[in-house]
Amino acid sequence: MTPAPCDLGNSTDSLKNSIINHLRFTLGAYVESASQNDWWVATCLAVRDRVMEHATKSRTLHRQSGVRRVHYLSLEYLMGRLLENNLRNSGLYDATKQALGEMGKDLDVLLDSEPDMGLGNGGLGRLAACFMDSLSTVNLPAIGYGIHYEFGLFRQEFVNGKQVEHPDAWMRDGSPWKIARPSYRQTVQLYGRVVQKFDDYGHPRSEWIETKSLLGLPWDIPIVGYDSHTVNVLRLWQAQADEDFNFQVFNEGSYVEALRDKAIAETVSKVLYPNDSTENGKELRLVQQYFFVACSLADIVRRFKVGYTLPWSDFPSKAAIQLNDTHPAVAIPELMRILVDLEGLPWDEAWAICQETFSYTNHTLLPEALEMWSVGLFERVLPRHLQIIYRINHSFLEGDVEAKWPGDAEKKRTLSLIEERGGKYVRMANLSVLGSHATNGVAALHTRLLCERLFADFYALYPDRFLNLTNGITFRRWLDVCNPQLSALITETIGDSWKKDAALLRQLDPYADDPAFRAKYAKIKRDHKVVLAEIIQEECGVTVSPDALFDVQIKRLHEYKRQHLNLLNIVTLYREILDNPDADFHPRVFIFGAKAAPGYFLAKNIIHAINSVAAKVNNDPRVGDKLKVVFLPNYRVSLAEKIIPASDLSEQISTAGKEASGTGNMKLALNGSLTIGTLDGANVEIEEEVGSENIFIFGLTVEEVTELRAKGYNPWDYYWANEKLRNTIDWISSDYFTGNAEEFQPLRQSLLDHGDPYLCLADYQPYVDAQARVDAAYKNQDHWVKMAILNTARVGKFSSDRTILEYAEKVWKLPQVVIDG
Ligand code: 7GP
Repeated sequence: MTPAPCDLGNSTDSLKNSIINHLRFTLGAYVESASQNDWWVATCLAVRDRVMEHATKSRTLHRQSGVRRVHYLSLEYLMGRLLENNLRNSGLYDATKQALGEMGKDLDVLLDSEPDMGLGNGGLGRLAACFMDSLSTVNLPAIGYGIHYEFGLFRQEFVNGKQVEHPDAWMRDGSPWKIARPSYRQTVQLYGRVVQKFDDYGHPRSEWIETKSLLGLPWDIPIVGYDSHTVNVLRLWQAQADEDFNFQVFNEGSYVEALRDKAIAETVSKVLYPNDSTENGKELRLVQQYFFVACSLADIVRRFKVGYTLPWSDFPSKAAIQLNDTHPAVAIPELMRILVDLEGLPWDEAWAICQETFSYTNHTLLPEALEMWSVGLFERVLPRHLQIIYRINHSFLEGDVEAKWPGDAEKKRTLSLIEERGGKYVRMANLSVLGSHATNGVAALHTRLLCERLFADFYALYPDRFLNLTNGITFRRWLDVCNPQLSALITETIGDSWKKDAALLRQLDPYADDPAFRAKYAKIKRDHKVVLAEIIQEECGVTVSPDALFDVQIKRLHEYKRQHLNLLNIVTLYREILDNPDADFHPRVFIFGAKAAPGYFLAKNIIHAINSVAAKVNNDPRVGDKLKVVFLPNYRVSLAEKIIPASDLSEQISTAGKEASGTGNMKLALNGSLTIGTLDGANVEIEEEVGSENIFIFGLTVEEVTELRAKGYNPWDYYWANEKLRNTIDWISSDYFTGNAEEFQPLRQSLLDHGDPYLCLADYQPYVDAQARVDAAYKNQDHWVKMAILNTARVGKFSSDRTILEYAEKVWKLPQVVIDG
């Protein structure tokens, strides 16, 4: 007998029933006395039930149709909260709000109680999250693979203005979104040694023996697209001990150290490395990378073998694998190991399969972020993989490199997978380019620099492998969810098709001249500023006026992003206000949000400096409301969702050539925050889209930076030539702000004695001038709102749906598969 299907309808009554059933039967709670958390969990589960139907359907259809799927390998996914996004994407928002309302519960309160899923550091991890949303929305068969970290990115607190880190136990109480899949558990080998064996025909075969093993338990999180029935999954691996696993103790610095207190094997998925440039040389990090890669590849291979008996040469036609930066690059020798050692394929055939399967996205040009593993460490953890890398390298150097540059030892040195100067290291970026059929940068300028600089020789060898795929953001979360008021105004004005085709936002262009539309748009912005002002009051104890200009810099704290350049301008303004109290200056609130890597000393010094200047400025009666500075603690996705709609000005002021793309720049522009920025990363393309009259560009270009460095850059020249700048730096590094003149010497030294590596002093005056242009422009509110509207209308290009469709077409060659309702 077929059981009666449970009621998974989308009506208010069905949802009410589901929520109550989960309260009673899943959580064992009385409706009358259930806690807030119980209500939140029950609501998530009611939504999840409806979503899982589509997840199962999607998986079945993808399998049955035998289409190629993309497997996105990323060490980070910065998902944020899921409930509101899932409700809005699946169209259940209104009915759920009503269902809860009828039971005396406020959906908004529940939404705000959800802990962020912070399994990422910054741009790279948030991009992966936006891509997952878009993959489901545009109906592409996809699986995301990553690590089920027990502790996500640390929670940040300020104590006396200094950053203090606390563990983020995001799933201490479990998470209603994730489902364990024990039947797909995998075993991973590590350490050990390699022996050569011969089969009956005298063919050699490498065997990896005496290894230690770890288990990987997969957890699936369904990914709901907007107005589509495709539900892909994000599969995250949790490390578990396998019998007598015996791990060495490593030295990672106190934050990570403090968390590594439980069963040793389980440390592998315990904590996300809190550094967004890299953690070179850390054994645990290499083990994390291999662990999730090995589990994921085993899973992909399992799926390839189930249901078909296809030859291995068909593998790439079933599976595309995208490497999100070099963190999963060990997948290349791992697939070679599977094909050659386990499946017995000839080397050349295996290599061709690898190259066809993999593609690689580079996210940074910063030299310190280019991953290299010492050969000694690599050999100890992954002895067979090192042998494979050596063999790949040999064939490459003696094959293609020798053919193109016969006898050129220098070319071989730069292209080699092994860095030989100053110790031997495996270069993961070179391995990634060589083992893939496509390498992409994340903005046009970044891709050009990859081809001209970082990978110039690879580009000369394989020009067709390189392409640009400018980043994007999901307009559902970054407009529909975080700014439903603006989303509704847009829909009321041009219909709702923009949610799936962001280019349609251009239809708003003429409304920039419509006073009625402008008034509505301006009111939405102001309402968000009122809300943010309340948050600032609560979090920072500072009263700010929503009529001030909200000037926002939110991103990781990094010298190249130049939060300290922002600070130089703030201190300059402070002095100007004191010198000239009657100057016609529009009141401003400078708003920061940023986490610094726990071991990044100078970044922490900059946070402390900003907080110390804030404390002085905010309490100086001579300044009053003209200038406020606030640093919101614990910047994260859910806080970004509150700051972005309330922002007037978006600070994108990195040294040209350093920010690969940026995605915060896109989110802010979409929400009508005008950019003040350098010609760096995607700012260049934002200017092209919104028009140079609707953005404030300043500072050195990439070419000018190169020229200046070639000439010999000396920050002291700028210091002595510019009295304002000199006074500003001297003031910050005096005892004025903290009572201790030593406090900000590290910052001063980096700007002067250590050569100002990110050229803050060179860009100081142009930046101050650009800020003066902003001040003048803001005084004409009508015109400012018009510019803001044109930003919203013209950034459709930066939808991650567009980016993902380009990946699908140009790199993965994936079909769209529509799942019926
Ligand atoms: C970031 C880049 O810094 C940022 O410009 C870009 O928008 C983002 O990736 C997405 O492409 N990089 C990282 O977050 C990162 O960890 C080191 O890079 C590999």
